[in-house]
Amino acid sequence: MEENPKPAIVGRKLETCELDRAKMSLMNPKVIEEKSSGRTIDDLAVKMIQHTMREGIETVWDRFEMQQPQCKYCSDGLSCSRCAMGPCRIIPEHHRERGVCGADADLIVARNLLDTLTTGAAAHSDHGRDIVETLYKTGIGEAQGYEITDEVKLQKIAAELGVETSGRTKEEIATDVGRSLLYEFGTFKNKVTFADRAPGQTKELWKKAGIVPRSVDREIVEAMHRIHMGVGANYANILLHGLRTALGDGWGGSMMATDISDVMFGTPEINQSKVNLGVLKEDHVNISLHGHNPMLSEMIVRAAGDPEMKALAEKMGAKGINLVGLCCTGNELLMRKGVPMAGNHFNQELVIATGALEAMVVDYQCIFPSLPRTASCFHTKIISTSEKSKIVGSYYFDFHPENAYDTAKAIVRMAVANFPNRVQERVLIPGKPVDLMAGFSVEAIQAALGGTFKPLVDLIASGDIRGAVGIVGCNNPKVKHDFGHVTLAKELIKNDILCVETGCAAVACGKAGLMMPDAAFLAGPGLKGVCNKLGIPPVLHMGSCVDCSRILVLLAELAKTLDVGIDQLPAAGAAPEWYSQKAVSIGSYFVASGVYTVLGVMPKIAGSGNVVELLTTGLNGVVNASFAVEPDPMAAAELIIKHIDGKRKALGI
Ligand code: SF4
Ligand code: MSK
Repeated sequence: MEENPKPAIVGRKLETCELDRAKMSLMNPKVIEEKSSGRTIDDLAVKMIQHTMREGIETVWDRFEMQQPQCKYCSDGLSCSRCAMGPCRIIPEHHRERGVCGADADLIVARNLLDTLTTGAAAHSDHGRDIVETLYKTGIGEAQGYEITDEVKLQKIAAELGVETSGRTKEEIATDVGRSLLYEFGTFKNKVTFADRAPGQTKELWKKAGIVPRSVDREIVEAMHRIHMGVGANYANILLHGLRTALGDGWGGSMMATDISDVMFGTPEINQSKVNLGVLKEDHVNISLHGHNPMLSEMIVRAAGDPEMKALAEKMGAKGINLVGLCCTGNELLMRKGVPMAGNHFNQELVIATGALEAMVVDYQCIFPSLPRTASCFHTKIISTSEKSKIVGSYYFDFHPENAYDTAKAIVRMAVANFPNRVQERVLIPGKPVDLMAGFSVEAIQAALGGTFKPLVDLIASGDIRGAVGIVGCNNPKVKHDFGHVTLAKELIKNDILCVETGCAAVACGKAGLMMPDAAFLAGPGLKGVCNKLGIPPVLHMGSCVDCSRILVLLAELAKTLDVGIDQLPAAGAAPEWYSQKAVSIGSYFVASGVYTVLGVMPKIAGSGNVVELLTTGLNGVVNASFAVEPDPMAAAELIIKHIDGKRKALGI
């Protein structure tokens, strides 16, 4: 094994700023001010957007503008390029009511949607597989630097899987748990084991609808089969399989990613940290960790603490090494290690534009392919690390569990060595970070409640907590950055509704100050009392995108305590600013699990009235839950409150 892995440049090296800086830097100051404040509610991001405009550095918002007007047929889901007889578009006014193969609008829209959903389910589940494989390799002694951190959770999972534990070492148990979970991806026992965590009533609904997830890979492969030309021709049947595929993600791939990450890196406990672009430090080597999978970033945290690296940083003239998170890799580190968080999806280019970032280390998912172009205007190095996610212009380290620690050290070394290249006059750290609390795993919530979920159920029954809502998902330039998340959360807590959040939604609310106990002053009287008594914020950070599975487990526990199905709970889901295929899968497994879910961005389905009707109404007859689409977060809050009150009434509370 190579002691000091060396990076290779992917594609060509970007040495000089690649952007047409002259084009934008000519913008007049008034336009800059108006545009920047119209793009985000994150104050520090406003300053950085203005900076990028003055410097002529292109961002996601500029590219969104350049893409206007976006194709109406694609937006409505009415274009298809699935096969070589196409591409086809449905344009009834031009008598184009079917594609060349004969597919109508309903079928084309449904197939496109299943395609999107399946991509998301595959991304989450492949991430899960990577984590499980690392556990297995840790068990058999082939992974470098990893260990079993939460033995209690390992034992619990072993019991669920029927893995023998008595008289065995944790490594032996990990090996068998890892092997058993790897089988879950292609198992032919016709049920994903963790789906048994759902309450009996919910499982009964799945059985009746024929959507019990059989295995993770099987549902994904079958989905791709069904959307091949000449296979699925019934839009409803296609969408039903979408629910099953999504359940295989939520209760399978994502749940494995969450639980096995907990086993290896520790189950999150309530902690306090800092968030926003102000977490960068002028006198430190700054390294941001971006993407989703904690396998490498956990090692980077260890490597950055290595005395050799600290000494090197000092030698280079820095006071130390400052690690900051971005997106869900950041959420994973924040939840378990309290690593400060630089921001969410739309902060990724702005972090680079501070001029204070020595390296951005990425794994996979939600990473703009153009980051090396942005970085080429500064000294920042983009370091890619996944064979699945090579990025042109990045420095690529071939990272594997077998060389994890050596690779992490080599990456940190490269970042530290880059510190002298920073141009101090170009550094702009736009303000101070704000405090946030994180680490609200299901286990941490249970512990805070005294060991059972009964007190939470009692608070719901008494009305102190009117209900609970999972706010999840991304940023999307179709919505003012963070506005959807923060406005919805504020309105819900004002109405005594507890918010639990993951992903970029959580980061948005953290930046807005809603994740500290003193934010309880914004809550209604019941929720405020609960927060003050328990010393918790009204908006709880439950983790990364795959950690939406924690929300499923929490709902399952509440439902079991009440002896009802998840669909009967006064609960809902929301994705006010979603963009990614993974969010489609998350929304679908929420709904399939019985959770009414409100989307802030219209999926590409408007071209089929039948598909819209099925997803927003018809699914109630299948899984007792449905989607709604409401771009205005205040109106979305109204829908959710009405739904929660209806569920409370039905439960007689
Ligand atoms: Fe056109 Fe049908 Fe081929 Fe799609 S599958 S591109 S609608 S012919
Ligand atoms: S990172 S999937 S933008 S939440 Fe999970 Fe954020 Fe959405 Fe990526």
